[in-house]
Amino acid sequence: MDEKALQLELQSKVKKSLSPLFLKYHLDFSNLESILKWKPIVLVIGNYSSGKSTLINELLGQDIQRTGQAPTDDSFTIITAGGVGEGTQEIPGSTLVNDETLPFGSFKKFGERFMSHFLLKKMENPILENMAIIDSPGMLDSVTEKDRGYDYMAVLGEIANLADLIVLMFDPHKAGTIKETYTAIRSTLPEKSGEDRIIFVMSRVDECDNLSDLVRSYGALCWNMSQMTGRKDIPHIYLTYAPGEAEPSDMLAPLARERDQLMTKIKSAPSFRVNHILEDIDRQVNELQLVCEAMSHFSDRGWQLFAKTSKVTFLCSLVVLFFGDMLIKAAISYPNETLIAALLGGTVNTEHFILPGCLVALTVFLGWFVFSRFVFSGLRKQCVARSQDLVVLDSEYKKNLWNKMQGKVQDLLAKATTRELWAGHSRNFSKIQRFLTRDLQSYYDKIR
Ligand SMILES: Nc1nc2c(ncn2[C@@H]2O[C@H](COP(=O)(O)OP(=O)(O)O)[C@@H](O)[C@H]2O)c(=O)[nH]1
Ligand SMILES: [Mg+2]
Repeated sequence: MDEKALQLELQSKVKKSLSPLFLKYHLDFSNLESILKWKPIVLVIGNYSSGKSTLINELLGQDIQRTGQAPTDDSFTIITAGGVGEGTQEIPGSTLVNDETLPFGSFKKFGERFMSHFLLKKMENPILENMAIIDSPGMLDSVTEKDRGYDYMAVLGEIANLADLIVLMFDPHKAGTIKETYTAIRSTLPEKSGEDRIIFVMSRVDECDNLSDLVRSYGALCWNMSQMTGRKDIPHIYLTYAPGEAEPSDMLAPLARERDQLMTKIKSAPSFRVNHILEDIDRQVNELQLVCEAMSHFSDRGWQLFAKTSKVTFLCSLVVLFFGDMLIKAAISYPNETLIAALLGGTVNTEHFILPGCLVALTVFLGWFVFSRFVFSGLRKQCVARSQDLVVLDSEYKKNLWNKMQGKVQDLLAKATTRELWAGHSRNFSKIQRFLTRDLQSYYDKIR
């Protein structure tokens, strides 16, 4: 099955069978919908003048982006092909965030200042038919949100979340020492993207004077990288240069192949798309399932308490039915004949049931009142305080998911009414389980 068709099928499947459940548990579903909406995306990020725009121009074989030594271009620029005959066009950010067919609706929240640094360039190019490349403002050292006028890291995270491939570029002059790069690698990217979606590139290697200079820069980058990721293993770092800028040399010759591999990898981003979508669906549905598991256990406990309260209420009702009128007669000499006396005397008629009936109704009402006012709300409080007891955290994966979802569950519990007990959580749980084990698995099988 071709990937576009698979994406469409997933889109309708997810919409039909999952979106009602996400809504029910008040979980945000828009990000999954955004990812499913549009074409594959490659995001190019990195230090200013690390060669991002030059790389994009070379990849496309056209001078579409401005390049230069200073931090020249400070916009997030989406570059893609338009419809047939649309030619070259520029669309401003304010239009993009209001276009329903694009996945950028949620970017409105970043404000006017961001929108004036956000645009889409349409151009004719075969590589861009089924792909968009996003060029980004270079990362800087001592820059604050105030200087940029919008929350750069938050924007980066949101785009990274949509991107199927992220190209993170360094250059030998600033091999991983830029503060914004540090924050991106340390927290923004791990939170918003998958590790396997990021490729690391050291560009402008032709500017190293000789091999030992290159090795020194590479070593420094590796060292900084391990500081940033907090890990000892170093991911593959593509070493590259722009043939249009670099003088051919013996040092560069062996790197030509690596450069081709990099270009091929970027061009093949569309083939990662379905996998990316499946991974995202997988994670989000697992999150949903965890929330549902917690709510289901909560409702089980609620039912147990409800059953206990009902039992007590039933017994009290029986006592009240036969003996309640006796007490009242002792106090106010009414009724003339109690139900038991009438039963023993064989004179029973419907009138004898009126007072006991009212007393039973009152008891049932009291039972319900005590349950909903005290028992249920006590349970709710207890479950909010010890929400982790509502789920079985038997793997690292589940523990990580729980750290993320615990707040959501506590919110849901705090707002829960007795209606939650009838909400069919365990049926929802099996529905989700079925999606994960049957449907999702079959999609994974299709792309393997
Ligand atoms: N020598 C050399 N210069 C490069 C290379 N890549 C980019 N440049 C130059 O470095 C400067 C910054 O490049 P640019 O693409 O604008 O960087 P960006 O800020 O990351 O987009 C420009 O003057 C480019 O001509 C390269 O591989 N080798
Ligand atoms: Mg640039």
